[in-house]
Amino acid sequence: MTESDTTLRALFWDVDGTLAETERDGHRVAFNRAFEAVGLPWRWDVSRYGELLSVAGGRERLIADLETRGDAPTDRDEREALAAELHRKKNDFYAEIVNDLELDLREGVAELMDECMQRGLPMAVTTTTSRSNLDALMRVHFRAGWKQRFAAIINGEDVAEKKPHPEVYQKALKQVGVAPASVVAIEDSPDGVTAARRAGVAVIVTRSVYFSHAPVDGAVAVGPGLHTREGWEPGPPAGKGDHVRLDDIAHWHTQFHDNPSPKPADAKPASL
Ligand code: XBP
Ligand code: MG
Repeated sequence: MTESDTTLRALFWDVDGTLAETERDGHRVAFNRAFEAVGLPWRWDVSRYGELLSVAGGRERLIADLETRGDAPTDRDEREALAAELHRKKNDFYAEIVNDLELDLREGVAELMDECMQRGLPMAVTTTTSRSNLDALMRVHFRAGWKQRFAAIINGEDVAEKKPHPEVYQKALKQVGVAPASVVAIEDSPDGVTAARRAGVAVIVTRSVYFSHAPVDGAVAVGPGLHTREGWEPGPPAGKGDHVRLDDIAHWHTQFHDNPSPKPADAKPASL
């Protein structure tokens, strides 16, 4: 590989919000079940959880919320111990939700992955969720051998810093053995876009419920999902098909290198 290699050589996948709507229907619900399981009256509705998503990492998110509550332990060590216990329980409930098939893959994800495999384009997982959450989701949708699909799998336990830090992308680039300029990442959140861009990787954004209008500065293309070629900005090249294909990704990748500072996407406030 050379730093100036701008051929598309790998596709990197974010997980939460990109592969499935895991935040609203998975992690949030599982946190609420964990609160209930230990007899706490706390519940996060869809809107409050959306606010908390500004904190990366489930345990860190929980600690941030505990710091705002009058009915949480005031002692820091106690608060952190409670957060660790609740986070462990949350991940167990999350696995139950996933195993009960309550979290479908977003439309178009499986098709694009299959196309990558048919055409021999290496893929990586670049997530900062916990290993067990990733494994649960992937096993259900791609069976026990899911890891064989990917040239690198980096999760939140493999990095010292979560997104928006670029470490997860830097590690994946190293493991796959590709230059940043030859990769496209698919993300849904501003933090994810920032992480990829800080690593020098071009990003396309598939809007998820929580970041449907969030500003995503620096994405090469932004659209409603991989299931459609409508509603993308900029649009994919003229061509057939009703979902986003590898040729569309390659087109955006080329555009990115022809114009390395894409205009920021629409800057409306986040809303549901
Ligand atoms: C998303 C996250 C995670 C999940 C919860 O990661 O921020 O923190 O919300 O997972 P990504 P944990 O979009 O990179 O996949 O509770 O395991 O942290
Ligand atoms: Mg995400």
